[in-house]
Amino acid sequence: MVRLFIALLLPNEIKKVLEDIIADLKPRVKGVRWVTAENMHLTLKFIGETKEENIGPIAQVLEAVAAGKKPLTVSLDRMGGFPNLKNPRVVWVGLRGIEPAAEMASQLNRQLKPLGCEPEKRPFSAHLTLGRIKFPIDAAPLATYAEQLHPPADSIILDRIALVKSTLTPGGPIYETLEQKILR
Ligand code: 2AM
Repeated sequence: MVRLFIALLLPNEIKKVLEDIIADLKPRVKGVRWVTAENMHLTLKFIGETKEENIGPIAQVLEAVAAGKKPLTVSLDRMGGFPNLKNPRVVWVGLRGIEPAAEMASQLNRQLKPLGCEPEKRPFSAHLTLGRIKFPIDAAPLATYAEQLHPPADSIILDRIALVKSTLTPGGPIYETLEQKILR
């Protein structure tokens, strides 16, 4: 079995902005597993555990959904948390201009269903995960930081969609791109 997801890959400039936010937060907020720059991405569809023989057909769906799609122009939005910033389990930065990504996510849900992938029940919520929290923390400094944070509003072009294999290890997940399509 392999653990898979489909994501839009991020340009280095946006990773740098997110890394700087994480560097600011690290000394203020303890108990968070921060995401490394190489692992940052925008998830469109979490597939989860699936048989290795499904990789080919899933890659074909990725190709079909990517076909004819233009690169996305997005920009960073405010910081938030799942389920909220008071008791966060996931800390993220939101995005503006994600309607085309939501459409891609819903096409992926539809087209992957015949391959046995459960469609996502929750509405698509485009977010860039900065960190994950296993045990409750004192999140007050996080909320204060989030309130005053206004990330740069520059346009960001997302033009790479990828099928990614995730291997969970005690040191954090290791991601490997299995297939990548460039949007033009
Ligand atoms: P995230 O979207 O909050 O970052 C690989 O695990 C990617 O798929 C991560 O980006 C992860 O979380 C996302 N994802 C979405 N649903 C998931 C689930 N049910 N389990 C694990 N990861 C999931």
